[in-house]
Amino acid sequence: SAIFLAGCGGSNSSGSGESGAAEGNEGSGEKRTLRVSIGVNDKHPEYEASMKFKELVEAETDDLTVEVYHSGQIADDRSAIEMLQFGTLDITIPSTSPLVNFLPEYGVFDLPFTIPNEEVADQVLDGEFGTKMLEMVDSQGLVGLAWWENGFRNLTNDVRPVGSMKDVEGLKIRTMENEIHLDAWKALGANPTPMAFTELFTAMQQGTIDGQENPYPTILLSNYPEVQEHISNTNHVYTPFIFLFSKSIWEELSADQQDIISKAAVEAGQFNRERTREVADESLEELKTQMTFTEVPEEEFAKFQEAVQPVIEKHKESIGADIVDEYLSAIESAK
Ligand code: TK8
Repeated sequence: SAIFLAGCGGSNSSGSGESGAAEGNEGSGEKRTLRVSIGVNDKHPEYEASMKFKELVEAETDDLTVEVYHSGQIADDRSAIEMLQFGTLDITIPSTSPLVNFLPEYGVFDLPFTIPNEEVADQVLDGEFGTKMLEMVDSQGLVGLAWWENGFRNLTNDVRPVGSMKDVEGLKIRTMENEIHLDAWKALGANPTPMAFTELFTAMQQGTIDGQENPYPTILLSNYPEVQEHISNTNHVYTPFIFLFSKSIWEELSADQQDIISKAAVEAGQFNRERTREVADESLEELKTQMTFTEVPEEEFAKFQEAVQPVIEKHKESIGADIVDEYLSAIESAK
């Protein structure tokens, strides 16, 4: 990827790089290419929404061109965040979970079984709590511009149907690179292992892991039914996508350009939520024809929830008790 960067760096900073925010006037005349990196492929609703973002930005100004790179071609989620910090990449739209390695407070979104449905998610993210969380990334050399949707995560595996906790026992589950997910799956009796998304398909294909968890569109559109037989509606966690911009690059932009980008990120995010929800329903229907689908009974959910309670207690400290309370009460008042 070093070679890739060397090849692309130039296109990102044509012109002097000295104009921009300092002058703050309309159209500094400097042309820029904004590169967006996402982990999922070009069939995914996140890609569609990224193309929507491109369309919206390019319709507003001739100064900015947007290039969307899918399938982790530029970097996996965690490395992409680091590239934003270094100013070698403009935009990435990862799950919040890898951000916890930089900002422990983001662990709130990893607490299992806390957000009950999309409507509550929207209210929490679009309200005071979500705004505060977006602002928080500033300390990490990032600008948080919008919440997009990945969706509720569901378990797949290639060993047995999962309808209860005892079915989870001993399954080798890939998790995102995040301690809370690891602890939650341990508490549920699984044998979890963290891994970048870009390595996941091969790991399933080679059988080094038994299963993984992701929203329905990702499961279907990444062709997981080719390597996984069983799927359950565990809906165990809602980890949003966050639209991140490199702070050092942001500061080189004119106020006008910043405004165009912010608005487009939010509008494309709205489109993303709508599309993701449609695609999630369609994907589940399709997955039911390609895999064995198991509906988790209500009473089993209660057991899952009980089992992960100590994980929430344990991580309350590392996340920050205050922020956990704020998150949980934002959910309560949204319900
Ligand atoms: C895409 C990721 C991904 C996530 C994961 O870059 O790693 O499982 O859900 O889809 O953010």
